[in-house]
Amino acid sequence: MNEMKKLGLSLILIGSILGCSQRSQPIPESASTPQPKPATVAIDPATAGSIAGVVDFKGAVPKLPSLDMTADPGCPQKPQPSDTAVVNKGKLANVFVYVKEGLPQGSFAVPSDPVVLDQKGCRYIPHVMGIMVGQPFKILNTDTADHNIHNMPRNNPQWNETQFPTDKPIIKTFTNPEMMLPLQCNQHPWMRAYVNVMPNPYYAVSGEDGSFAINNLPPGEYTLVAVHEKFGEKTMKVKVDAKGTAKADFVFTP
Ligand SMILES: [Cu+2]
Repeated sequence: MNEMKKLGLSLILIGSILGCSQRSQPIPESASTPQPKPATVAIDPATAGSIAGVVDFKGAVPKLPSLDMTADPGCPQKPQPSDTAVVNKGKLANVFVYVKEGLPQGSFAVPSDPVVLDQKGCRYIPHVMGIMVGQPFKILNTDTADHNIHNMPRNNPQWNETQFPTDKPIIKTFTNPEMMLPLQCNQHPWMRAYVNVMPNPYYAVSGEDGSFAINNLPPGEYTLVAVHEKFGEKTMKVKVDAKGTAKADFVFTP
């Protein structure tokens, strides 16, 4: 009976079919009751500013074992680099940077454009991403391999769905904010991505050159956080002036 209740809750929450029976973690019981929606925050383009910076990596880059995908003929048959610590010329990619404190009270407009996750070369592209609560999450399989995408949430409904190469995109949404929510593939244990589900649009992911930018911020003082799956978390206070760009460079170490 309890299982049925959980299943019903899951169906209501995600509004779609639970695609697969392999559910290794329980769905959280504590679905919060809907609250009245707070007023949408209006950003004045005449004063909005930005935060921009670069994430450096200082020290020896850990040598991570390459990924052996040869068990599946639909995957690359040569060793592939790990995506856990991507450092190029001292710059660290895949750092999720977000405004943790200082934003105006209220809700923020949710983009109708989806965040797209591709399964390509038997890895997730991108490896780290942000998405707003309620924003469509579009999952593609552009490989010739079968994939099985499985989220591992602490604060959102769980799903676990097979996607064959010819299948149409899977569309999901997330109902609650959650940092570094892992995605994994039941077919390919090396596949891993992290989704950051945000209540606002003030986040970015450092690129291959370590750079990131967060735009359209009202002037103010903010607490900025940078988080990496292996190298931890850094916090910084920044002040954004009207029409200004606050500099925020981070340094991570092994
Ligand atoms: Cu896979």
